[in-house]
Amino acid sequence: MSVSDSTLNQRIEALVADATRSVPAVGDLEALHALEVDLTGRRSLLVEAKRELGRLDADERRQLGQKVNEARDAIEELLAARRLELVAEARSSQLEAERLDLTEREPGRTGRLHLVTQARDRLEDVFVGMGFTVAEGPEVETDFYNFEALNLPPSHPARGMWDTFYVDVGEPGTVLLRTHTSPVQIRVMEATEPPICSIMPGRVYRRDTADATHTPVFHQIEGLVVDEGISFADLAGTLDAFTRAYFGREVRSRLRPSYFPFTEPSAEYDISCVFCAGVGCRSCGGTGWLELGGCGMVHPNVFAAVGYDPERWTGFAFGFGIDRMTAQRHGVDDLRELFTNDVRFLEQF
Ligand code: FA5
Repeated sequence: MSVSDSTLNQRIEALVADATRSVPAVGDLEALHALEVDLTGRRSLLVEAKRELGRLDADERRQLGQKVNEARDAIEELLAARRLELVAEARSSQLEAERLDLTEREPGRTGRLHLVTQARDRLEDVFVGMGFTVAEGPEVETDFYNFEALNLPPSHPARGMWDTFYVDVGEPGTVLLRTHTSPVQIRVMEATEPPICSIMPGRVYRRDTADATHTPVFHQIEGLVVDEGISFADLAGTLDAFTRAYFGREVRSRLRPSYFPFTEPSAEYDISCVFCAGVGCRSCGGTGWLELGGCGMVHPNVFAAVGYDPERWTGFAFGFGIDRMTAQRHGVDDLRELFTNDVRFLEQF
């Protein structure tokens, strides 16, 4: 084929003009690739023109060679710019298609409260119905509130009951992630005079290895009642009424002697196993009972730490694991299920 220098020049100019119109108009990456093959591929005018260069004298070859290179650069720039736009468009339409609106709650559609949050709300409702008010405290605490004011002075052996995450702030060992909700008792008593009848729900942290009944981050609900003449019988009656209201009439509760430095006497609060109705199964270790938390009469040293007169005031306190209560109430036999965020699991509740 014989192509004259000037015709080739015109055709290359026409090609660039055509590419300037057609490349930005391409609608998707596949079509862009096809156009790229037409414009710069083995059968393209640019390659054809390169082949012609050998037939030209040195001067003409230099001029046409420059023209071909400029045309190639211009076309490749157009292709690259459009490719970037199309990739960005594809990405944003993919994001749009996969978007989850985490703020919207429409009955029957995506978006609902997490099971543990539902449980916390319900626990609050039950206790508020029994006359309690709701208080909260910080998750990052000082050693004073988490331990010392709770009758756990430095080096007290019972500190080992709580494997603690310390925060690298201030003097080493003085700031920590609260290991229980009990420090909120101290904050409430510091801020109020008796009578007190409060619950304090919230998140707590322990260096516990995750297993079926433990997670390193979990939730507790603390209770505190302080007045003149409060007795252990009030504690037992309150927990019994709570058990019926929260778990239903068929579930029984019991108190077992135990030890906590901030209560004296202290007890463990158990409920009859919801999986086997108290007969004994794998979930309750064959005992028929499940331990949900600790409780007891507020220790006089705790009252002294907040400036209450232990001769005048008496009170009881309790602290239950919300996650374990949730699991019991809904028959979930592994706490980790609550936090792996498998939507298929969470959607059931
Ligand atoms: C306490 O934390 C005391 N502060 C409770 C208390 C308050 C006693 C007031 C007396 C007066 P304990 O360490 O046993 O006690 O924890 C209470 C409950 O939290 C446990 O019974 C359990 O239900 C739950 N719990 C403890 N560790 C974990 C964990 N790693 N994962 C999930 N739940 C846990």
